[in-house]
Formats: sequence, C-alpha cells, structure tokens
Amino acid sequence: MRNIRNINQNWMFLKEDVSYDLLTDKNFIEIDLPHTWNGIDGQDGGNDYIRDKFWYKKSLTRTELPEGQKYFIEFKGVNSSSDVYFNGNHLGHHDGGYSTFRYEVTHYVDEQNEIYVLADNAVNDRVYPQKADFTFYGGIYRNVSIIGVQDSHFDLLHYGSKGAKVNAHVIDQKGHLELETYVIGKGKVSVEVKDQEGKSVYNGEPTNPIILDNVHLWQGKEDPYLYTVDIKLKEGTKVLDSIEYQVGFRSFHFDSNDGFFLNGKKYPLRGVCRHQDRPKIGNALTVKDHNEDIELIKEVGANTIRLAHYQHDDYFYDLCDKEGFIVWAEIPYISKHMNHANDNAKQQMRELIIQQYHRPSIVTWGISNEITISYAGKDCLAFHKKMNDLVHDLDSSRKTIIANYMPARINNKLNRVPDIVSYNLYFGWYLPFTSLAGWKLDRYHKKYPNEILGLSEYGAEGVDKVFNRFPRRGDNTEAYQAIYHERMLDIIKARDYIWGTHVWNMFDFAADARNQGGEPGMNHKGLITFNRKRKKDAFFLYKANWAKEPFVHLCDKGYEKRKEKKTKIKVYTNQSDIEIYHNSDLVYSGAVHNHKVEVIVVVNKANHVVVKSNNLQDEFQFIKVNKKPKEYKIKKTKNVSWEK
Ligand code: GCB
Repeated sequence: MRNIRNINQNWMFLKEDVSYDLLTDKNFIEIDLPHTWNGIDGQDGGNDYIRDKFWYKKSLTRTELPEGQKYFIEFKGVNSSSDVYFNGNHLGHHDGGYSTFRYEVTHYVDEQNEIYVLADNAVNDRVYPQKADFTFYGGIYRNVSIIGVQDSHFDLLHYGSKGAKVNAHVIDQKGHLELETYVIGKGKVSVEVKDQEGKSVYNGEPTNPIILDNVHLWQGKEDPYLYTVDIKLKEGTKVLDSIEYQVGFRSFHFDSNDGFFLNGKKYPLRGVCRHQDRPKIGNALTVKDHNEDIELIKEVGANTIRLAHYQHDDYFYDLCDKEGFIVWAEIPYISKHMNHANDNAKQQMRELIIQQYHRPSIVTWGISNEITISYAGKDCLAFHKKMNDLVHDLDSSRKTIIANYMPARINNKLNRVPDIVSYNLYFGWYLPFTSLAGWKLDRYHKKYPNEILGLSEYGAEGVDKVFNRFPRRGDNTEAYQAIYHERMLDIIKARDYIWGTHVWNMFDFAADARNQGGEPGMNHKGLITFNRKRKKDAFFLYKANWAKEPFVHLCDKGYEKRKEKKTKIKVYTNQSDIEIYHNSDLVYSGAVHNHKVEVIVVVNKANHVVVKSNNLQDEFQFIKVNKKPKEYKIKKTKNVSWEK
C-alpha cells in the first residue's frame, strides 16, 4: 500500500547562500513548513525583496518513516528552483516553483537521515516567472512528505503525478472513463468506480475507456457530483499499491456566438481570478486559508475561477472540483518571453497537465499571460505554436487559451494560435473610457466571428482609506471601483458571445514593485482586502448580480466624515423591493432595478442610514464636517512600475 507521511514539522532554515560543504558549521533557525523568507519584505513595496538561495534542513530517523520497501520524498511546491540532498546525495534540481515533484530516496535511507534543500528565487532567465505584477515568494511553501510504497507500485516519478492518467467525459450520453496506468515492477491492475454514495458502479479490468451507462453528471455549481476511481495494483489478493482520483462526468463546448456550454446547456461563465497570497505568510498557506478563499468565492456567486498566474495548490483544485467551479488553469509564462526558458515553460505545462488531468473543473490550459507587454517577436510566436501543440498532444479534451494584453491588436498573430483568446482589458482604469472594453471586444468578434473570445481580467483599485465625493478613474476609491464594475457588468450582460469573464482580482495581493493607493507593495484590485477581513462594495455588486443568498448592502460605509450638503446613499441588493431610512425618515420605498438603488439625502450633523427588505437590514452612520479630512487623500508617492 501507499503510505504518505507529512514531514512539515521541525525544519531548520539558514538565510545564507553558502556552498553545501560549509553547512555543518552554520547556525540554522527552527521553523515549520510551510515557510517563506519574503513574508514581510515581499509585501512592503520598493521591489527590494530578497531574491536569493537559502537552505532548509530536516533530520529524520528511520522510525519516523512510513512503512514501505521503497521511499520517495515529495515536494508540493518550492519557489522557484531547488536542489535536494539526502544524506549527502544530490537527488536533483527542479525548476518551477508551483508544482509537485518527487525523488526516490530508497537507496540512501539510514537510521539517521539528513535532508538539505537549497531553495532559490534569484533572478535568472531560465525559469518562469521573472517579470510580473506579483511577488515571487522564495521558500518551501507547500507540504513535504515521505511516501512509502512496495517494490511494485504506480510510478511516482512521472511528472509528479500519482502514477495514472484518468479523465471522465460524457460521449453520446454515456460515461467514458479514460484510463492509463504507469506500473513499476509487476502486478495486475484493477479498477473500482464508486458513485458519490459509495456504491460500486464498476469493478474490474482497467479497460480504456471504461464505459458506464446512466452516469450522474457533474453539473457545475448546481450539482458537482463526483465519482471515486480507486485503482489497485495487486498480486493475487495482496494489494501492492492503491491510488484514488475524484472525477466528474461532463461534456463541455465553446461556441463563438453563444459562449460556454456544460452538458449541452448554455452555461455563461462569470467569475473571478484568484491570487493566493496573504499578509506575512505570502504563499505559505494552510488548508484553513484555502477553505476561507473558496467560501468567499462561493459567497460572491461566481461560477468560474481563473487560477492566476501559476499552478495553485492541489488542495484548491480539489475544492473547485467539489464545489463545481469551472476553472482556467495556467502556468507562469508571463509578461516576457525568454528564449532560455522555453524548456522550463514546457516542463511546467507538462507538470500542470499531467498532475491535474483528471479534474472535472478544468476546461482550459492557459499558455501565457500578457506576453506582448514586452517585445514579443518571432521567437515568441513560434514558441506559442509549440506550446499549443504540446498541450493538444497531452490533452485533446480541453482547450488552449492565452490572456492577451490590452494594447495587443486583434490581428496580432499570437491571437491566431490558441483555441481561445481572452483579453485583459483595463479601459476605465489604466486608460479612460470603460466603454472601450465593449468596443474592443465587439471589433474582435466582428472581425473574427468564428473565434471564441473572453475577458480574462478587468478591474480597478479600491482602497478602503480614501474617499471622494465625486469618485473618478485613478482616485483609488472603493466607490470608483464599484462604479467601474457596474459599467463593466453592463458591458458583459450585453454580450452573450463572451465565453467567460474573470474579475481582476478576488483578493488584494502583494506586488512588491507597486506603489499605488498610498500603500506600497500592494495591488488593490481585489473585491476583498488582502487579509480577507473586509468585503469591498464591488464585492456586493457582484453578489447582488450573481448570488441567490438574500442580502441588502449599504455602500460607502467607511466614508464617515462628509463635507457636502447633500450626499448619495447607494444600496446593492438581490431583493426586488427595499426601504431606505435616513434619520428615521423614509427616503426610498420601492422597486430595485439592476440590483441597485441610489438616493440623495441632505447631510445632517449626525446621520444614521438604514436599509430594510423583509427581515434583512443594513445600517451605518456618518457625520458632517467642515473640511475634507486629510486622511481621505492619498499622499503623493511615485508610482513605480513592475513593468520596467
Ligand atoms: C494585468 C496582469 C496582472 C496585473 C494586472 C494589474 O493585466 O495580468 O498580473 O496584476 O494587470 O492589476 O495591472
């Protein structure tokens, strides 16, 4: 059997870049995994966070190992590159900070074992990402385990997969389970498929495909029904190895005029992008953090997530499968093509696809993001064609996609390469006139009516400390952010052909090179703050449009000191009728159009606003002041750009 033991506890860390031979004399400090050395300096601005090579070490006795005849060490993510040593033996070098990799250690295991890992996030031109609007936190920031297996087992060294290739589809109303196993040694493979209630629906030979009648479909968020595929390697009745996958039977297709279809039904995809990091811990996340994120994404009512701009934790993809999100998965081939990194991009793509192949949630593999932001000449184009072919070779069931840069022309040759093109459009933020987003999409759709087109990013900064009576582009107020998103929602609603839309971003995130909104080191385009504690008004706008959970929400609550004589009160809700009271006077009673109601009230010395609908209620207070408070303005700081 396969025995997995997590070894995250009791590691040592040395913040020095020294050679392996000198390590014995060094004073390491005690830490537990997951860990990063950029938790603070990667989030405080200045683009001066430490990008270097540092050491981790861990002692392990034989008694701490799980049972097994062969042993493997598994890393779920070490950013960005690593060298691993086991009892003095160099196991290997891995490039790419966001995917799983393993080494066999059987022959090196002793009574006392010493593991050393050199983690490296130093600048280079071989490994993606190098240039992007987020912090590349260095360290062993995901789980590490020792896996014990029998001499015969499913291959653990095939691009970090569990040792099989599994995927479920629906073809002609029948469930097709695609199955291939990679066996090391001897044994007979058997497969059992169980439904969500645990009832066995197939038990036998690993035919490829296994065809099942009457499968219960995986129908997105409405019904994310999962089957378990239990694959065993046996010798007689003895089980040598056993692996499990959760799959969902579904079919999907994209239509250039009508967007996305799930199981033959039109299923417009409206959702968010997710960056994963958090204050002080960067990407060194816990299960609790991932759970909190998915709950918030559920609450806003999205049905799709673009997992930007790199491979996310296996656990998060699990959550997406279970909750029925449609996922765009991608690698960090971003912002700048580097000829020396072609092999690395291919390897990262292979790892992503081979590790996540079975997932019902994933429908697109993202090749690149805004690659044309830097010079992207013939090499870049030629390489996109290669990547596109590679993805098709690895997976013919899903689509390739790129997220293109706003200024990239619609006849840009790169747009002709992947199956689907989506654009990151920031008209209304970096450039004036939000409506140009609709104009650009329409022009594209008119010129290339048979191409599938999407909106991979759009957003505006929203900082909870700044307020403006007349919110406008570039002022970083949450109020403008909300207005921008109202306009974008109208643009989206009028265009059925857009296969998928993804708000940038669900959460604020760290980008150490930034200096915007009076808080260096942060990108504030999230619908929720970096610490996940505050939902911004734009969050409630989307919730009103997308979610069923009834609510009423008053906007601009933080705008507590108002100088103006008359002020606007705004409500977002998914209710059909509401009442608004200002200092006990009923100032609005009636219908809600397009999920929003706005009223103007005269500002008194003290003001108490209440909105009600049936048993739902929200309220807040503000006061009248003579001067606009200083703290409502952003101190002028130079806006450093990560693009340089
Ligand atoms: C983009 C990038 C994303 C940035 C975003 C922004 O288009 O793909 O990584 O964070 O713009 O906020 O500028």
